[in-house]
Amino acid sequence: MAENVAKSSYTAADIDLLEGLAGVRKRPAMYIGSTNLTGVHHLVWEIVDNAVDEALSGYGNTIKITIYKDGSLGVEDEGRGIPVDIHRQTGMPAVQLIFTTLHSGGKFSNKAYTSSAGLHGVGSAVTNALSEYCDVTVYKAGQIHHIRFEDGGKLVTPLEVLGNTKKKGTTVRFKPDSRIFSTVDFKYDIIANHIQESAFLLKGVKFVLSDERSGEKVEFCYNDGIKEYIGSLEQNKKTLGDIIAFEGVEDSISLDIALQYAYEDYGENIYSYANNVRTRDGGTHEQGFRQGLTKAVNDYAEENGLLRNKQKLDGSDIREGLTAIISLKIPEEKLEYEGQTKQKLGTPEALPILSNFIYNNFSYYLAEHKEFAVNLIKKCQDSMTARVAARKARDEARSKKTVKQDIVLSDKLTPAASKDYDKNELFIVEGDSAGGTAKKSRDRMHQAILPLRGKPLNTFGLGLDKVLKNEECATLINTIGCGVLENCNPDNSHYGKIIFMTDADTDGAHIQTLLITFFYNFMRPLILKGKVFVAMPPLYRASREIKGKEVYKYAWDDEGLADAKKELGGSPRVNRYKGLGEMNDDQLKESTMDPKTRQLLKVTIEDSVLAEQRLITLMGNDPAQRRDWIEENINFNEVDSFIDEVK
Ligand code: 2B7
Repeated sequence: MAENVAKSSYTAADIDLLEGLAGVRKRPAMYIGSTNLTGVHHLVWEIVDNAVDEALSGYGNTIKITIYKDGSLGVEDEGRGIPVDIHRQTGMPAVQLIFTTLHSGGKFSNKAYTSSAGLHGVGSAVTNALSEYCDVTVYKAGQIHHIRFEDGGKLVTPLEVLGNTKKKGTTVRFKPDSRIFSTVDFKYDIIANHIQESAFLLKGVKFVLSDERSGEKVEFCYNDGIKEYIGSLEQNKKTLGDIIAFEGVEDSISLDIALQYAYEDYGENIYSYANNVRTRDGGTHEQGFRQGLTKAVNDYAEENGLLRNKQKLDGSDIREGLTAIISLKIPEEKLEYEGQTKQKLGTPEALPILSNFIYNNFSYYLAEHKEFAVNLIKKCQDSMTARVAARKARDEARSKKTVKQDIVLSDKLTPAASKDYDKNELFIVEGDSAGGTAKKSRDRMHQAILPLRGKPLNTFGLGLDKVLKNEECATLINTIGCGVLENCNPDNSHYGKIIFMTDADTDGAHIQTLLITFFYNFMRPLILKGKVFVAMPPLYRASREIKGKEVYKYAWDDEGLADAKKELGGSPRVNRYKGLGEMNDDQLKESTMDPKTRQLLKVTIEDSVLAEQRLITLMGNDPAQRRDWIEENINFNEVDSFIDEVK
């Protein structure tokens, strides 16, 4: 190997290269992306990649990774051993050159493609430069060779022979430099996940990970490669058909693809790789894959008379419930990325190659597997039906919204006169009769009233299409006007406060929780922004005539009533309100609606996980559990854990 590097003289450029390690320490992020946890693990991937390359070249099959108690990590392969012979131009052993100079890797390696982060073989030197120490042991030609570097790659033990051996291979053990990295703790889970992914992609290579800090140990070896990867992703899913896999080489790009469909999985999960590195942002290979798949399914459906009204399936219908792994090996000179992050493949040839490859192979597969093909097309058509229905519902909601506000809004809405959205308040009122009273009680300028007829829809677990079909919910969404789900922008709300006003009884409490669920699931930013409230109608009104004039006090609970009685003196008359409807408009105004005299509870989500759990208990499918929860937890006069008291 070293002999290949023939150069007439030793140039200034070579001296620069030799001083390269200091440069790596000066700008570590340039080489490994960052100096945090990700960066520390990057050092591991660099060394593991070299071991992997040796295994892929056909030398050795097992790679051992050990995390030691002193914070170091060792990688061991069973390859040919890094060359230890003397490099003529420098007089240095090749192994020393590899660990101390940038660009030596390119000279030493004759790989068809780069793997990992594309450090072009300088990974060993970069890792050495950023380590407190780095020990390299080479088992080769019957001898054990050892060399040690410390403090960013300084040679402390020149290459030595420690003894004889029958073993072959290389071990590299290094400890990341705590002066470079913000954290130097190796994470077992991060390493285990990474090497498992590698093991799936590198069929047959065995990885053994042990952590001497905890005693944990795991082995990964997949003789069926990405087929087993699919299997692990599709666990516990009701699948449609077998795992389908295609392999091939086109135009010196090697292709390895596996896929499977699942029912009741509405997403598409495509994991693509170029040279064993994940391309998270997709790129030309994914584009080609999608194109080919769509055409194969549509052509098959058309040729077999399976299209409904000759209507072609959309790509998204065909990918619903699909899990696919696309793994490409692309020669160095053809490898291109788009954007800064190297997460999106740019190689133009990959598009037509993938498109044709998938089209041909999948068409053939469908022709050979009639039952699967028919079931798949049925499934795609179900997706299409759902998609068309959802779009129709969305369009309807949108077209209503684009018409002038006052017309749009449900005829049930009594709007506020002001267009000062921040000051406006929307009262969502239980029942038409209370709605009537509220209309008379309101401040016409800033308060709008929307009466609800009966119980609102239980939206727990429902998708947007179902919710939009419900008139009440659609009206709420349109009236508030700030969008839903990921499009919900609380700053666009037509109301600064949205206030639920229900009776002070169990039904009222149930309506509140249904409304909270709806807002929590579809317009959560409104809750997070503190725009959602619960009105607090009083339970009692105590009054007494003093000198021909009625004096009165409202009370929200028994304690408050006792206080009110004391304050009024004598034996006042006590009214107990069974509902909003029992109040006249003046009473409703001053006790519940007028900002100067009312009490409001703000709906907050202190701990949204807890809130969600409660909503699940409350809104889930078990009515008995739901009733128990309401009875135990919802008392109109109690401050619930996800409701805060405000004025
Ligand atoms: C591009 C450089 C880094 N290299 C070789 C030969 C074997 C070999 C290596 C390695 C990491 C942890 C254990 C080739 C390649 C240098 O040239 S690197 N094995 N293992 C490794 O780094 N493992 C090699 C041709 C003939 N003999 C040996």
